[in-house]
Amino acid sequence: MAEGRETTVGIRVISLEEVDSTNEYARRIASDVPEGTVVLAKRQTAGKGRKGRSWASPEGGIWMSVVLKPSGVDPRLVFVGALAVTDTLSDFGISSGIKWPNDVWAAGKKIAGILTEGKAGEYVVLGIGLNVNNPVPPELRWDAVSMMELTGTSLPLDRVLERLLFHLNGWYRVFRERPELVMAKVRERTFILGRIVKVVEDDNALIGRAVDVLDDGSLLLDVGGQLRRILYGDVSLRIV
Ligand code: BT5
Repeated sequence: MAEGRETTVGIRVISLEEVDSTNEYARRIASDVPEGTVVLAKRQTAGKGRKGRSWASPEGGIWMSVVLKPSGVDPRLVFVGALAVTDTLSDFGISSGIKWPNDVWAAGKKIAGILTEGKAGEYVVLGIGLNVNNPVPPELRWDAVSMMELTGTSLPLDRVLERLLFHLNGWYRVFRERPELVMAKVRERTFILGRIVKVVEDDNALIGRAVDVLDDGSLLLDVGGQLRRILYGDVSLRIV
């Protein structure tokens, strides 16, 4: 993508030492700030994932949320975050893939998580947690990884952030103009396709082969020869 074009994401950056959750903070101010405002914190005391899960956010990572004001709340915005993260990792020599619906994995572990929350007709907060130089919690050692662990060196956080904002801008622009191009790239970078996965939503579980990510963001699953469409939502997915 060409540098130096219109900036939306990062038009304003609010940098905090500590906050409960950048998503919560962004939601509190969303109605009063311009689209593209970024909330960034060194530490989160109550970083959150989906469904009340917690997100470990000690100093050294990128914990940020961007306030977007698209024409409608679109669940596919999560993929704008995922693509920007994979591009950023690639800028630092790390190859990664998207684990539908909201994770980025590198070297078989989770390196980033994305959480979108919105108020219909008003705003969408796109939250990104990316492990950079921070330690990952010991209990997640087998499931989580940081950029520092993968590169063997501590990385300049400001430079990582700059690349991330650049790619967010680029993908958000593509998303507004040609969302199907975003989905085509997501399909390319989704590493679970062709693999057997278990999808869990509340008390329901389905095991099948991940076949495709459709243009509306849903996952197509082959369950014993029958194709099932799994809507993006609060589903968890495990590779079997
Ligand atoms: C996510 O949820 O993956 C979305 C995480 C979004 C975090 C960002 S940080 C900035 C913004 N402000 C917030 O408060 N949140 C967003 P989910 O798919 O529900 O995954 C949560 C699970 O990931 C947890 O239950 C842990 O197993 C795991 N986890 C927690 N902290 C992690 C970390 N630092 N790195 C990798 N995995 C982690």
